[in-house]
Amino acid sequence: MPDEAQKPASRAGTAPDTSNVASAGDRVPAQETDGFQLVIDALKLNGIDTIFGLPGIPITDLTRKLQAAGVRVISFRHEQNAGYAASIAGFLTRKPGICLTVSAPGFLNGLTALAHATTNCFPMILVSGSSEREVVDLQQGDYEEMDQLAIARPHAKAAFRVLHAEDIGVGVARAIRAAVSGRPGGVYLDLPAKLFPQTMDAEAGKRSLIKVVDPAPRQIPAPDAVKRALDLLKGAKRPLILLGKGAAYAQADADLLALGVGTGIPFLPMSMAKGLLPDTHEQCASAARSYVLPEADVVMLVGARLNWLLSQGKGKTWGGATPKAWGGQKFVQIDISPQEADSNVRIDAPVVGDIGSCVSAMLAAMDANWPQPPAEWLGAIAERKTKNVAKMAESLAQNPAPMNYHSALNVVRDIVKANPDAMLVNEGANALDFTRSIVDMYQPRRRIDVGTWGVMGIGMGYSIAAAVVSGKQVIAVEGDSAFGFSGMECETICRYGLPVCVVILNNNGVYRGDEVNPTGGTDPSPLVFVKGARYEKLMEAFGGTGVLATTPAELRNAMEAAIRSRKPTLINAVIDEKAGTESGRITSLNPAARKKATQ
Ligand code: ADP
Ligand code: TPW
Repeated sequence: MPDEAQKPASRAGTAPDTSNVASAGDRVPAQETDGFQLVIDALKLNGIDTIFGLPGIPITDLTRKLQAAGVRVISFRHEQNAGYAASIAGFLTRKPGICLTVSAPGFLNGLTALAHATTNCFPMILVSGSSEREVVDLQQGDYEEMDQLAIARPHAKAAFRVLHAEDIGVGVARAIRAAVSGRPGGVYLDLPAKLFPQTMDAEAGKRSLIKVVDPAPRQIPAPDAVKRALDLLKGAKRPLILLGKGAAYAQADADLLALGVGTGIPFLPMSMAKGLLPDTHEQCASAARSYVLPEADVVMLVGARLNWLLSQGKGKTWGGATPKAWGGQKFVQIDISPQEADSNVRIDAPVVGDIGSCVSAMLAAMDANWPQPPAEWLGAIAERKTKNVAKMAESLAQNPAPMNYHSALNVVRDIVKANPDAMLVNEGANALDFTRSIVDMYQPRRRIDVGTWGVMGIGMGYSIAAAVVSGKQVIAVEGDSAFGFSGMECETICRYGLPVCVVILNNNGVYRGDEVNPTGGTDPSPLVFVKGARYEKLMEAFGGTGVLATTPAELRNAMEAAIRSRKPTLINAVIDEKAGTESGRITSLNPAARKKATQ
């Protein structure tokens, strides 16, 4: 502990005079350090090299000083986009993505992304400046007054506040551990304005920092759990492996491939697990999804939850007789969270541990003559696949005018095939569903999308983060509605010169663009936008390339040029406004007025 003389004034009960706050130009005496510097040192000590944020009181100087200290600061136009960027940076790098915001409204703008990170199991830390505790807690009307810690807590895996400079090291260490250990998630770190100008002895400050040792410790599964899972799989007549984005996050790619190929079991990737094993692999059952889910007798979930995206593991999707009925499958579930099993249906063989350790333990315990799945099962899947692939090829070969989802996405499919290393960002309803099923992925963690919530607005934040942390070309396939949630970040893309090619599948509205006001009034339908909107001009406005594409050939040329040049590009791909169905493939989730007969 520092001695009394080194403690900041605020702990002794006297508030520091913030008129003397060290601003960018001021110097803290060499033998002293301050809150600004300790936050920066603590982050750097733990390998944080990039932050996403938006400056303002009380963190403006922090953004300047971070940049001066060699941390890359990506400054956004809206905190929500910075937050989504941080969340996906966490997913891609396994280091917590950091989002830095101002107090109350900036914090709230970032909070959606924090909740999104927690929901999706992405490691992220939302760092927000906050106002004076004494004033906030007495509700005396401070500038941007809000009890941010209390508001963040239910949306985060953990939430911390640091009041004293000497506690910054512990606060940052705890935030990092909470974000990346076990099931990853969003963490809130509250840094009150008064923290930053607090000074302390530089040596003592240095000693107070913590370099987190082993922030995400391996979690080795119990041998009997591994054996139980293997016994169940071995006895299966119609086994299936279901890969989720937890498996992508785990970065255990080689072992997963060995397990898949070694067992010969067909696999089905959830959308962000596409590419872990190539979609074109002969064991990939995506093109026979509606056949394999109800027919499989043993399903091994690897980093995937039986939530709404998998119909909670029951009902018609799984061959159940009624919407809530269990289909009779037995489940193995590999997950780092010991509480995940049995959340919807019985899990017969839970394997709790990190996916890397679980998969390698399974490989080690499998004997050399592991039986391949029955030929009858593999043959039945292959037959469905061949039929469905042929049907899809027929749709893709059509060339209607105006374009539809298929003819436009056929181009994207070819471009991704030619550039398998590119990152694909995807949001929308139909734009999401069709892209997921049409565009094959070939490498792990190349597809990032709306995730567990099916949220609109991740598009440009994800694109920016993907380009920044990977350096790879980004292709963002966006519904025109989806794009609108984060479109202003085109300026950010241009400002940082990022290799992002945005393709808007523009059908003039939410889901489609042909609805009319039923009253005949002059207001448009709530579901449509300005017809013939020229989105490409938005990118041009900031110095990027804008292209209007009305044919597949124009779209192909524009995408190829974007990838060649690596210049920020927005392609406004005009598709039929009658293309698209309400909510894409989840129309059934819309509450509908009850029909008379059922009342
Ligand atoms: P999807 O939407 O692709 O089905 P989910 O987000 O529902 O995937 O599930 C991801 C699961 O992966 C979560 O239950 C989470 O606990 C788990 N998970 C995340 N990281 C790891 C890891 N390193 N090892 C094991 N499980 C993990
Ligand atoms: C934060 C509801 C789901 S999909 C969608 C909305 C508004 C847009 C669909 O139109 P788009 O795509 O993007 O043009 P397409 O191809 O179908 O025409 N607010 C949030 N999240 C969600 N999911 C919604 C609203 C929604």
